[in-house]
Amino acid sequence: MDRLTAEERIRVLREQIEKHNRLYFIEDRPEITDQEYDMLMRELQDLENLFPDMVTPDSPTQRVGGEPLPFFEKVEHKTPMLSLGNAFNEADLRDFDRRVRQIVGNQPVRYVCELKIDGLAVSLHYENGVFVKGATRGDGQTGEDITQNLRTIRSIPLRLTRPLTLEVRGEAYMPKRAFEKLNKEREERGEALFANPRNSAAGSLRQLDPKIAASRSLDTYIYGIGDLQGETVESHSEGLNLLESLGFKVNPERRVFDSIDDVIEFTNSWTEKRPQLPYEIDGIVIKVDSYAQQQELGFTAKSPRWAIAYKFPAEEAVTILEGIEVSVGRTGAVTPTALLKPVSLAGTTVKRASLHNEDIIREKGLLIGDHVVVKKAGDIIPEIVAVLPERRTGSEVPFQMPTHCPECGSELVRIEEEVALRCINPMCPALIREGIIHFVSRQAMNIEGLGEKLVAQLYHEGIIHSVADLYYLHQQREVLLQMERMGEKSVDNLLAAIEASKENSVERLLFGLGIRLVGAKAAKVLAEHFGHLDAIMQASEEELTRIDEIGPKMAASIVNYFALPQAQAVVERLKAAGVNMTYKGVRIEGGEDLPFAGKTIVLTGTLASMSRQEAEEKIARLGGKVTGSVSKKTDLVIAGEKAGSKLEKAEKLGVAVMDEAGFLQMLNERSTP
Ligand code: 3BA
Repeated sequence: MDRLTAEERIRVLREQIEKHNRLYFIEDRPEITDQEYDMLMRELQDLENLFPDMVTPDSPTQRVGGEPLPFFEKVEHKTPMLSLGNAFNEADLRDFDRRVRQIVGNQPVRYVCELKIDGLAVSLHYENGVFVKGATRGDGQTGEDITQNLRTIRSIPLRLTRPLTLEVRGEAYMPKRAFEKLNKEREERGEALFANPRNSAAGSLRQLDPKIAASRSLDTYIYGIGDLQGETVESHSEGLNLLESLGFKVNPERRVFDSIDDVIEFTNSWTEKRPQLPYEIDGIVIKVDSYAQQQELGFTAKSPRWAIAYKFPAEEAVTILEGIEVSVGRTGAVTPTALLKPVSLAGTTVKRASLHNEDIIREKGLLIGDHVVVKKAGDIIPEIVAVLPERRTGSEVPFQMPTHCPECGSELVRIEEEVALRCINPMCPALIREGIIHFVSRQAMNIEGLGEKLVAQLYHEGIIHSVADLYYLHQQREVLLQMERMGEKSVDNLLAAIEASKENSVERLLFGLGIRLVGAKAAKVLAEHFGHLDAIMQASEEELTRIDEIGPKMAASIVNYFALPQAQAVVERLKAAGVNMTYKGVRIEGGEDLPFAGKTIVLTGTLASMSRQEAEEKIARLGGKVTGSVSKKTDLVIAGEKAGSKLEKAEKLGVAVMDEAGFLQMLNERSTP
């Protein structure tokens, strides 16, 4: 095909794809099948491969492209992204209305009501109709440039229906179903769960690798214009219609009212209907419609006087308590958990609720079979807030706390002053299994791909008996391959993750051992102070209590633990397997805000301006951790001259790479000591 024909065909294809994209992702009324859409995309891709110079950033082939970034650039918002004042009840809304009317005098006021999407506020920039930049709200003044991630969201048009230059604002969010699916997958892989769709949307957009955002089914609703050139709009409702006509996804549930009574009725009706929506909302935003009136009303220090967010009360649901499960934790504490008839609540399906301990069951007079009210308190596991005795039928039965351990049968004891019953059999399989689960968990050895279920299975089938056995699992490759859902690849990944954990700084190991009273923070203090596990094992109670953060009870617990022959044997086997026993970190005060905070970084090649030792120190001062080999867990590779296989591997895994110049620039910006 000659250039001219190709150019024309490419133009037509892009237009068609953009149109079908809009029909599918925005208007929800596709006109062609997925196969037909794929064919258009394939034809465009083929032509762009033939004529690479014709590829433009607004081409539909360019949604997921680009390499992972080393960090996000800052973006200054030209007009600040303000926050919203809150209203929690009818009286607050009437006060708002009164304030508005007082300022605008005797004119009629119309209000636009919009659903308040529970996501992440973003700003999108278009130049001559082409999407050029997108940013997070940040603190309202400066956000972060997340263009690469936003491009992957299919409801964000890469090209508008008209060549306007403007900035728009809206919410990026994750639909409830996508959120549930994501958490289910994360659970299976033993990864930390997101507490709600909002966090998962924010987490996805804060990834440096755009492939992650692309895999997360994010969506948008656009609700505001930050800046518009060459066109005038008189009111917010008109603005929303304009946005819609330009190809943005605007929430259809918006309404204009001319009295606060109607606004209140609207908020009440959505309090009821909210669980039925496929996405999470946390309230209703009410805005004065007329731009002239908005201007008259102006702003307080941080929010517009012409808008307010009505916040729904925390979502509650009624369900049935079907049973109470009693489980034994790694400390032997026996805890009851409510098993509920699955009910959908604030974006997730709730099946369990925490009961903390037996007293709560008695206090609330809970019977199995009761109707109960459940509420989410910001956590993944919700709580039972009330029982509905009026809904009893007579078939409910009281719950009896067991007197013997459900796993090993030994008698449970109540330790003085404690509410919880405990199993005190050190050989109880529950204690050992939960101890291993703790050992591999994120704050401890952080072995990716080794979730609770897999540990339980390995332990149950007698493949491992203690944490030390994990480091000998490579000798049992064949056995692992026989397990359900364990293919070559997952076995290799698992063994690699275990291998990599050998390099952890020793505080992870110390915390992972699960010594009573030794939390992650104390483990860090001890590791930093003593430098080596041997020194901690040999320390006396007196030496331990001399450290500021270590009290006498913890010191006694540590000494008692390491006096146990089983504990010594486990440490010996870990050592023999090559598990690191030394402290590797550098302590930084208030390290959470540092640019490399929590990042795992690999140094490769030679740097011209400093030694490896110096570079490691500087990285540590920026909050990062230097490791030896590149894996999926690596956040960044800093590559100097003659970087070899590690750089190659980083490129293959899609890990971000920074050169020496980039690293030096970062150091300069931070002017580290
Ligand atoms: N409308 C959030 N702020 C919103 C423009 C104002 C505003 C919101 C809104 C300030 C939603 C605060 C962050 C921000 C753009 C500042 C909405 C929603 N309107 N429908 C009045 O659905 N979550 N959030 N965003 N500027």
